[in-house]
Amino acid sequence: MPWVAVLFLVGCDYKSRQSTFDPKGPIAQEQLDLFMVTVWVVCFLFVAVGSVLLYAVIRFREKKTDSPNFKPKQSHGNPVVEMGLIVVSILMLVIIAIPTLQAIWFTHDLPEDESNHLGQWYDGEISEESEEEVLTVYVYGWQWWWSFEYPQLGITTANEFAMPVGKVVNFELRSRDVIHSFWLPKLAGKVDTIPGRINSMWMQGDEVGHYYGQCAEFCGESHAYMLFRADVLSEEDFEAWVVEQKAGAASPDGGEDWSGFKESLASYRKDPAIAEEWDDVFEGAALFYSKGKCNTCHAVGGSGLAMGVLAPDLTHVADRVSLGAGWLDHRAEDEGEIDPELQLENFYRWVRESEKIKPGNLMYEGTGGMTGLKDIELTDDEVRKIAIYLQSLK
Ligand code: HEC
Ligand SMILES: [Cu+2]
Repeated sequence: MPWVAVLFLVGCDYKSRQSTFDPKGPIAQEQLDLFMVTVWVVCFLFVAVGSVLLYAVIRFREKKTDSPNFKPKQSHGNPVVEMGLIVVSILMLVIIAIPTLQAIWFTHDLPEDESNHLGQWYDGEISEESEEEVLTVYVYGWQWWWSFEYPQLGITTANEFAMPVGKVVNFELRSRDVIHSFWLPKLAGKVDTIPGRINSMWMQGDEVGHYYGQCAEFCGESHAYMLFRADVLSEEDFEAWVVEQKAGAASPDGGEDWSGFKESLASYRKDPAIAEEWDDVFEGAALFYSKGKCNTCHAVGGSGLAMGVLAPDLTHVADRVSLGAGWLDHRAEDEGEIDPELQLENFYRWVRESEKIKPGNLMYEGTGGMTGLKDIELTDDEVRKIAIYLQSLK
């Protein structure tokens, strides 16, 4: 019963998180338009070929009155039909090719419009050179997470990044290991990150919002869990975000002597409620920088002790709404704020059993010669304290 297949379409939701039918930027719109051109051409083909077939089947079917030896008139070739088919086929390819080429150029060429230059809208401090450039983000694909660097603004983050609404942003895409593909369906897609090569694309978000993306090229065991998020923010919110990102986080600033650490934690702290668990934060931090070996792979801005480069930057990990490359969400619902209890539980689970959450992940297995958590023994209570410290990284 082929019509049953139609039921599968019921599962399609035009407005879902990663729907390409709900574009929120010019690139995604261009790609959707191009897709629709092809859909219409193919619909025309379907109807044209289908009706000729149907006509032939009905018109020339065997009739009761036909004698058993009846043979239809034999013919060979028909120049009008043959030429017609060739011309119509070429015409349809041209109809598809013209908008395709236009779309390729459109998505490839960074718009020249000066109003997108950083100097025109960004109030923070940047070099003179950058004033004449559009905002640039370096994207790095790793097994199985993403890092985002803003060279002009001097900030680095992981798995979640921000961009200003209505402004062109230039992306340079690189890989740190295998081929990945960067895909943010409602804004643009997809461009591969390839080892030893820099690919580029531009993007613009036309509506403030939280957008969901993911790796779209099979890249190993946890490929399906290699997600990321983009926040399209108003200009003011974006600038505030940059200021926050530039600030260091709570962390000891190196050396054997940990005195003064509590004070430095306090001066960075935005959420005084955590102060009730003061000792736990402190002990969690101590474990992070010693027994847990977390700092061998991770960086925490403002700390000379944590400058690892093999793993997501944790400077503001507690400000991000998700964990494990967008996989564990700290919000009770899709919209809204971080739920602190859920966040703490997620941090705990991630450190305790990341291998169950993301099979084969390199934090558990170890990477770049660094010991992974499968060989680092931590008690449940130690993990709890580390989770509390992670939650203080804002
Ligand atoms: C061997 C290197 C390594 C060590 C040691 C390590 N990590 Fe990780 N960590 C990673 C990698 C790699 C990822 C990315 C995993 C993924 O999403 O696939 C990660 C991810 C994370 C994340 C999620 C970040 C995000 O934005 O999604 C947190 C939080 C984290 N680690 C905390 C810790 C803590 C706490 C410790 C110490 C107990 C630790 N890590 C030790 C390599 C390491
Ligand atoms: Cu990937």
